[in-house]
Amino acid sequence: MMNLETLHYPTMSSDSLNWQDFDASGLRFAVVVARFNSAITEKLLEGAEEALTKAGAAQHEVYRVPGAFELPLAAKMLANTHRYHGVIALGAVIRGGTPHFDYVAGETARGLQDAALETGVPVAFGVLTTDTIAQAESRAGGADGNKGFDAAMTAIEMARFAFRVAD
Ligand code: INI
Repeated sequence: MMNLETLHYPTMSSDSLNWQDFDASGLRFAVVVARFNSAITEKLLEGAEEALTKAGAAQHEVYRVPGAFELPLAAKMLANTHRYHGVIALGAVIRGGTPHFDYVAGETARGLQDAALETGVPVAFGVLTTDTIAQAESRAGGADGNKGFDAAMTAIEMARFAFRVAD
């Protein structure tokens, strides 16, 4: 595994991180990506794959669904196969002029949490919910990092957490 301390990983304070928690060797992941706002979500996928590769994940498989609203069911189906130690859900919900945003963003978040809690398989929430495209771009490999990368790191940490609890 490469030295992950050199990576830009802004989600948490590096002071409190135990870098051994991010060794993904032997671990398998499913990445499910929404096609809606694909210019953004494909960047999130690049970030997630960078994290998985650098952390030494044994395998990952990429699946695509139409939009963020479809992520929870896909994540639950993938978790239920028990082929994966974690599922990484990637999407971008960008506010328009109608309440549609609130339904899609809210149900996606709730559904992904339900998928994790109902299956016991970690599901990482790599879904951007922003007011503007510029805010999304900034979080998909721009000035604010790459939330796909962060989501993959979270899935790795939670997969290892599951092993520790089961031990
Ligand atoms: N899906 C997204 O992933 N992002 C969005 O911003 C979005 N907006 O704004 O509508 C969106 N809508 C589609 C939705 O996810 C479903 O695919 C669709 O409603 C069919 O179920």
